[in-house]
Amino acid sequence: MFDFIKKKIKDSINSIQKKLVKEEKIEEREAAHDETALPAQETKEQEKTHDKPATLKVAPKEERSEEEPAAPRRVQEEEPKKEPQGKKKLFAHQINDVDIQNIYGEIRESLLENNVALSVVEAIRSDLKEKLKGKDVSLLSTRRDVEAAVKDSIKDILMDYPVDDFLAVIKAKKPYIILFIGVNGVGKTTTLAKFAKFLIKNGLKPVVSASDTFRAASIEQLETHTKKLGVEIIKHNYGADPAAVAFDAIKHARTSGADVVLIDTAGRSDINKNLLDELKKVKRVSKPDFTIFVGDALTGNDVVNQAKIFDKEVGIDATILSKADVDKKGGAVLSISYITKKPIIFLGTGQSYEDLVPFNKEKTADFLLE
Ligand SMILES: Nc1nc2c(ncn2[C@@H]2O[C@H](COP(=O)(O)OP(=O)(O)OP(=O)(O)O)[C@@H](O)[C@H]2O)c(=O)[nH]1
Ligand SMILES: [Mg+2]
Repeated sequence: MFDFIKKKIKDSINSIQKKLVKEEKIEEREAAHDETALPAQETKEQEKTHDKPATLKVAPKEERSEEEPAAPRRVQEEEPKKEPQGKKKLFAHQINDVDIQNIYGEIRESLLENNVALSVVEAIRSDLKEKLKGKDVSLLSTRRDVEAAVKDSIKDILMDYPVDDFLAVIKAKKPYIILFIGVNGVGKTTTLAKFAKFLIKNGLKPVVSASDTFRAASIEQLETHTKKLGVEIIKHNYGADPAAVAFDAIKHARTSGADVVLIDTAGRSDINKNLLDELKKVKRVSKPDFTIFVGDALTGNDVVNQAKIFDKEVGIDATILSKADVDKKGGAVLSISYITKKPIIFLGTGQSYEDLVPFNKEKTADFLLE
């Protein structure tokens, strides 16, 4: 998961460190040179000569007139070199605008190459600037300081929704209605089944609404899952009104005492008017408490744009990004919550029911920079 972006960020930080340390090494050499002139390193004899205000020296030829004999005269010695302010200071470097530009340049390239949206990259830039400008870094701390700043900036652009908080909200209303939407093939039905398993594990009883009456075999696919999970499914025939199926599922949940209604919906290959009208109707009729946009992490910037449209047209409360297990870039994960201003709740990380991992922004940022 996220192999490419992890490697890219690591390479960027190595390169940043090299650049900064190179400067520090120059300072280190200068410091070593300065130190030879330090009173502390002089011999006792040399120290004594310091007491004399000036030394007798022969003035260089060009300073004498032709007639003037080469007599010794007093020449003012150079000012004694200032004592450096302690070894620690010499090894320190204060991050300046040029460094920030270098750091940003490296990080920007890594992020854009991995499909992170431009506005997110810009947000990370201003955040990094705020965190690093004027910061004192030493030879030893450079990597740690830059890594910490990048990590914090990534945390700042991510939004999560702790599952315990979500569970508490779900448990507070019965039946709690959740609508799953997204384009076709992204993993809506699989994610819904995984989520049903998650609810069962947490002591809740879900009921499923087979509101994808559009795609061939969609109802059987959902039934296969519900049989395995021991969950009730409410279904109509293909071509039936998806909103009517959802309505029946909610009615059934009320009478049967189910805790949660999970509504599966159809996708389309693109986001067309039919799909949006269908989903708007399902939403109007079922009045869901929570609408989850399911997106395929692999599709990078596309999934971010889909989420924006679904949010504008239907309204979403959070995202689940599927197929994170095969996503090497991480661009969608880093962009989607910043752009939609809606949290990511889970990542889908495989095809089994257990492969639904609560999304945690701290852990994600740590993982990307580990
Ligand atoms: N590797 C991986 N595959 C996944 C994940 N989630 C879903 N899939 C696979 O993606 C394919 C499509 O999943 P579905 O759940 O049918 O997708 P859908 O959005 O319901 O598709 P439609 O009903 O046709 O719109 C299936 O082969 C799933 O097994 C995931 O997290 N990781
Ligand atoms: Mg489906």
